[in-house]
Amino acid sequence: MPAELLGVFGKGGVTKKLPVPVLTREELLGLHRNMVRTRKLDERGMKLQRQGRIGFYVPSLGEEAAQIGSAAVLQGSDWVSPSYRQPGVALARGVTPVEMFDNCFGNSGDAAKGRQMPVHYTFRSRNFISIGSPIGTQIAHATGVAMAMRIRGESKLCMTYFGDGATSSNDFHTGLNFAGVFRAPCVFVCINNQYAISLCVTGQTSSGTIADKARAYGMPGMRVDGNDVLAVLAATRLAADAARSGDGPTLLELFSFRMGPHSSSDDPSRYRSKEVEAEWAAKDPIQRFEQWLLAQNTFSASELAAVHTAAEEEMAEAAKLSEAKAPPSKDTLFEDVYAVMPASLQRQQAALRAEGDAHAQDRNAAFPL
Ligand SMILES: Cc1ncc(C[n+]2csc(CCOP(=O)(O)OP(=O)(O)O)c2C)c(N)n1
Repeated sequence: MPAELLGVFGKGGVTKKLPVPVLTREELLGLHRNMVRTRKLDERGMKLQRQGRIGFYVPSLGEEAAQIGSAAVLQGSDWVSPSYRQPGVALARGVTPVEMFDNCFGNSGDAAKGRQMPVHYTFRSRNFISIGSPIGTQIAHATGVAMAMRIRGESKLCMTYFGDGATSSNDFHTGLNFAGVFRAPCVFVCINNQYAISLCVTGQTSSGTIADKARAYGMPGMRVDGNDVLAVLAATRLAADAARSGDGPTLLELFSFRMGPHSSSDDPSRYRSKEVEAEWAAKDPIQRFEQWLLAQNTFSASELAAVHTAAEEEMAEAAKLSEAKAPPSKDTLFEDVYAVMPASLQRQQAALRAEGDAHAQDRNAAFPL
């Protein structure tokens, strides 16, 4: 029997209504602001890629409610084990757009010193674990982090994010099975955007829903309208409370839609119709939240519009600041592996230094993606 679809707004096929979470006006505006910032960050990232100024980008268009609603229940000492499609969670953790664009440009401000792919962030000071490309690996990492919290008796949790495609990975089974057996304080957030690149979720699994899979691991599963930020927040709060109080893990399926391409290298018109895209454009999570906010009569349209303008300016300014930064110094090639560098590498470092800036012209060569 497929799990019910939980929602607050009560549209989009919701079969069970959740109570409206109690939030202050500032908290509601904070959710809206971070959703809009996520959208504007992604739009700017895609523009930078299309203009050839960065090599690659992964947008999360349409998944803003799933990211911001879930991240809103996190506390500073919690940990996040993300996939590549949660820039909004990083923003909600206090990461700045400049830090994110620094990674996309691979410049001297990049925490990974230009060694990672664009959008493969790492923000240690915000407990945001390095993003890896292999699908699903972050799920087992999250269970490990949560187990450490449990063994230390901490009232914290680890929240991990992954897509519907990742539920076919070995790490999904390993991570959920282990967490289920040992009651690890982990919240497993599957953002079911219905596609693993070109493969539709109906071809990914024979389960009725992703949330159904929770039963096999002995944990609760909830299927939530992922384009309803208040429903996401309410459901994630239940899962987080359970994790913090020793009741173990939960699997959340946030049912949504990837409104943009898989990445800047993808063309979704090859595998899905304009009709499906139009159907989901009408369920845009930012518009739905704005309609609800306006209906409360305490938020004005001009107030909400100002958030869009401010976020647009914030992202344009951030991109400009990051683009102006120098690349990482050549010496960084030799850092972070050896405590004492072997003589062979010392010789290579000296030779590279002696070359000076002889290859500066190669810096703007086309990115091979
Ligand atoms: C182990 C592994 N297999 C294949 C890939 C290629 N790949 C990159 S993204 C992706 C789709 C993942 O889909 P999903 O888990 O639904 O997440 P989404 O991209 O939709 O957020 C695939 C197959 C990979 N990165 N790692």
